[in-house]
Amino acid sequence: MKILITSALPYINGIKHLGNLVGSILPADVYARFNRQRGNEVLFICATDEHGTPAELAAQEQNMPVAAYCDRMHKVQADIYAQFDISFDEFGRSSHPDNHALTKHFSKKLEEHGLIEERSIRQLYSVDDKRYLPDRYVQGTCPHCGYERARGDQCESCTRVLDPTDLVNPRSAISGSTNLEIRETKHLFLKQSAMVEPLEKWIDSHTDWPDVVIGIAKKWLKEGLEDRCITRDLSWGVSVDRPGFEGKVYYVWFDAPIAYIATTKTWSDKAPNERNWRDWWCEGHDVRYYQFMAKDNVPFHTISFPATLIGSGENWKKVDQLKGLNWLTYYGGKFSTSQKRGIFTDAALEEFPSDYWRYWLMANIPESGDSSFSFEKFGEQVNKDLNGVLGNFVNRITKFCVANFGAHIPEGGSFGPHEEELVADLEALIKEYTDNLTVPEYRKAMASLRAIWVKGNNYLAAAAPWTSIKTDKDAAAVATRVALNLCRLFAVLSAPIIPATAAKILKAFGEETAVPSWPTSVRVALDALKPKTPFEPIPVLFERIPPERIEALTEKYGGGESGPVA
Ligand code: B3M
Ligand code: ZN
Repeated sequence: MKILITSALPYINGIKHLGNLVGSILPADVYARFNRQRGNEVLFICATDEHGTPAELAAQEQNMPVAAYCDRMHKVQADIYAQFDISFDEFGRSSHPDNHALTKHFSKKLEEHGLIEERSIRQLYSVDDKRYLPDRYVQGTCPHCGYERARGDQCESCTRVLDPTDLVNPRSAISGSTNLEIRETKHLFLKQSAMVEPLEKWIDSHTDWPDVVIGIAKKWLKEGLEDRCITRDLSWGVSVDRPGFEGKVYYVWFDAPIAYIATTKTWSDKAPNERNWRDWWCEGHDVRYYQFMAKDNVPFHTISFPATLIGSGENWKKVDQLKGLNWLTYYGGKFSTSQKRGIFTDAALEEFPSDYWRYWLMANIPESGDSSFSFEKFGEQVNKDLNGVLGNFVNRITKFCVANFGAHIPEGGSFGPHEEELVADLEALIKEYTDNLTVPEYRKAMASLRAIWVKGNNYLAAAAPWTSIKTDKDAAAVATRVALNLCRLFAVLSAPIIPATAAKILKAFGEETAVPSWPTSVRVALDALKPKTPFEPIPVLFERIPPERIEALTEKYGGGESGPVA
């Protein structure tokens, strides 16, 4: 099966926090890795979302031209995701020429179908800056709470949504000038109101979407779809090639999702003989398309982007399963990029290797509701599951084997009742795990994975080769051989979640190249490593995190006491 996977595009204006990572890119990566191991043909696409006001403002803050700022931040982000072992097939950029071209193509098609309209709106013009000011470029006093640095789109202090003309004493965020005028200016509107019916029909055909996703989509439809202004007064973005639209670009939310397709083209153009982006995006091919995103992005993926695709009148592939995620909080409060509250992806990697984070985040993914991060909870679960259950198992049995049989898989003996019970239990658990990953339902999947590891520990405790070695060497050999095969099986099954650790284990058993395919039979899997196969010592997989370390981390990053609770 062909599986297309996209993660919401991380915005370019800074390094993302752990909540962003678990909100789209990480679960998308787990899905990609799992499906590759299952033998499906996977294409995993993402990109940085680079247009719009926030990019311009961030560049300005750094005193950099916006294009250079985006170049730099794209590299910074790409590097962080590589360190988190995110297995993108392509990590592109919404500013890529492919996306400019495709965005213009969609605009043209929408226009041909009568879905684009020019309208005049009233907007603030800065005489001194010689430009129209987008909402975020206007600052002033909030009419509700009196906060003096409220932005034209929203007051950060009381969070009320504003219109720039609401502000008292408005001034330009670029120059500080108060010489502002309200002027009429033209913009393009996408006539979403004309597309209610086909959108509704399409949404209704997806009864298997998560409730939160259907809920959001329906709410937007019910409130009546307003025609959407798809242009902005900015110079950084996809230009609107049309008389009277000089200095205007398409709205970032118009071109960003199109970058899913454009990035696939970029990927395909790198090996045009083997790859064809149209095989993935033009309807009529056997592709299942999964999207991963935080819930605030859901309206754009259930309404706006599909409106672009459907409205074009062309046969574009639309999403099949849309995984919308809730928020990960930091000690119950908001992770905040602007207030630098929480732990960010670059800092996280300086503290612990990627797999510690990947495991914890997936085990606590905000799937059916919000979930909360704390260093205490992080430490507790790493110690219990990774150091305690998985790490200890691998460590104990490899050491035992080396001491009693040497550094190879022992021979002799055959399956007894303990082994038969293990096979039966694992068959059931692996089926459950596989089914949960397929949906995907990650909380359940992670519980199944833990149960699989625990089952291995229980088996070893019951078979107790350290006891039988004194009386029945064959029995000890079977138990040791099975347990070593369990190490390998655990690695194979855990690889989507903790790929670096899985690779370490597999390497010790001489499997260095590809990640082994998903097991189909436990009996076969427990016989994968044949007697006499040599293995290398496996380094400690996960360090125990002592309480002092947790304390130090809370101190360093600020725990529950810091910042407002959202
Ligand atoms: N850049 C989401 C965000 O940064 C936005 C996603 C675009 S997906 C096409 O919140
Ligand atoms: Zn306010």
